[in-house]
This record gives sequence, structure tokens and C-alpha cells, in this order.
Amino acid sequence: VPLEEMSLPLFFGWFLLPGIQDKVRCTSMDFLKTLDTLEAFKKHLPDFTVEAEKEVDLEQYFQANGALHCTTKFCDYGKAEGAKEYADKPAVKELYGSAFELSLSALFVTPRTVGARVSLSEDQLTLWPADAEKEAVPLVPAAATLPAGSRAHITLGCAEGVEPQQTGFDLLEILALQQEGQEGELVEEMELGSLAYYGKGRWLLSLREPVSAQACFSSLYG
Ligand code: ACK
Repeated sequence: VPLEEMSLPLFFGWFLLPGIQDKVRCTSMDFLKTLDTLEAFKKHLPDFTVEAEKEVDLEQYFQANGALHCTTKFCDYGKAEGAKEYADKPAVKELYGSAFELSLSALFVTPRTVGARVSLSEDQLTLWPADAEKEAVPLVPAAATLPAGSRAHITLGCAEGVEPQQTGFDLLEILALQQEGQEGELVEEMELGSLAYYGKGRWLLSLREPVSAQACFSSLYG
């Protein structure tokens, strides 16, 4: 990348502080460890993997990648649509480098990704790009009618060959089903919260106690 194109980052987002990253990773690992032992998970395994396996080790199935963060705007060093406009927003300039408390309200698993849903506060929504949900419409048509911030997530792992941006699409799919009135099939009350199944290998654990995660609003040049 030529230097003159380096003025905008790969992406802006909230970066979790190191201590809370460890906690979130542990919570995610515990969830995966429990999920793949549940009878309900085994029953729906054919929805999860195309291979004729009897078992899947979810901790091996998903690969973790890099520092935990919640992307606000993917800029691609300025090549992404709206990148410059986002970087120039007054809220982005004012709040750059500030500390925030993110609320992680759910964990979800699909055959492609594992992630955490981030429920943004009014203040945090001032940093959310207006078109984040609309950008997903080609893949998730119902995203057009979901509230701003619905796509906010932390990618915790991706299956082999899956790009991390898939995590946000997977979350939007589940939220779209909820909006249509499908509450999912309540599978189990777990220690962490209630686990529901949404078909096609999609699982959502609504956390009893949302995890509060300290994070810094910043950017990554990568
Ligand atoms: O897990 P994520 O939110 O998904 O964090 C990474 C980060 O940017 C660096 O790759 C996200 N990302 C990648 N491409 C896009 C895109 N086209 N739109 C939105 N987010 C993206 C990816």
C-alpha cells in the first residue's frame, strides 16, 4: 500500500483491554466445550456439518484470530465506501482513544462463526455508521429493517476458510428470525443463560448477566 493511501486505517472499532479479552475467550471456550456435549447439539449435528461425522470438537473447529474487537467501520485504508466520511465524523474525532464499557448480551455459534453480540448504548451508537446494516442486505435481506447497531459483534472464531466479516452476517440472520417472531427452540437453561436453536446449525445463548467489557475506541492499520 503506498504511503499516501495509509492515512485511513483498515478499520475503526472498540478494542477490548487485555484482561477482559482473556475473560471473554474463557467464557467462549466454556460455552463451546459444553455445547458440543449436549444431546440437542448432537441431534442437530447434520445441520451443523456436511461431513458425516458423529462428533465435532468445537474448540478445534473454530480458529481464533487476533485481538478481540467490535468493528464500527471497515475502511480498507480508505478504499471502502464511506470511509473518509466516517473518519471525518465529529464523534469519531472526539471519542478517538476514549474508554468505553461494551455490553456483551449473547454468544452465538453457526457452522461458520462463533461470536458475541454487542448491545450498544445510545452514546456508543454515535460511533456506529448509518449504513452498517444496509451493507449486509445483499446477504441478509431482512437486515434493512433491523435497528442500527444490530450488526455489532465480536468475532471469537471462524471455521476454516471463513472470513471474519461473516460473524456480523450470522448475527443479523438470527436477529432477523427473532424479529419475524421466531424465538428459536428453547433448548436448555445453562449456567450462563438460555440456549435456543434457530435451525441450520444456528445457536444463540442469551447471557443471564451481560458481560461488561472495557474497550478503547481506536483503529487498526494492520
Ligand atoms: O470480525 P470483524 O468485525 O470482521 O473484524 C474484522 C475486521 O474488519 C478486519 O478484517 C471486519 N471486516 C472485514 N471486511 C469487512 C467488510 N467488508 N465490512 C465490514 N467489516 C469487515 C472483519
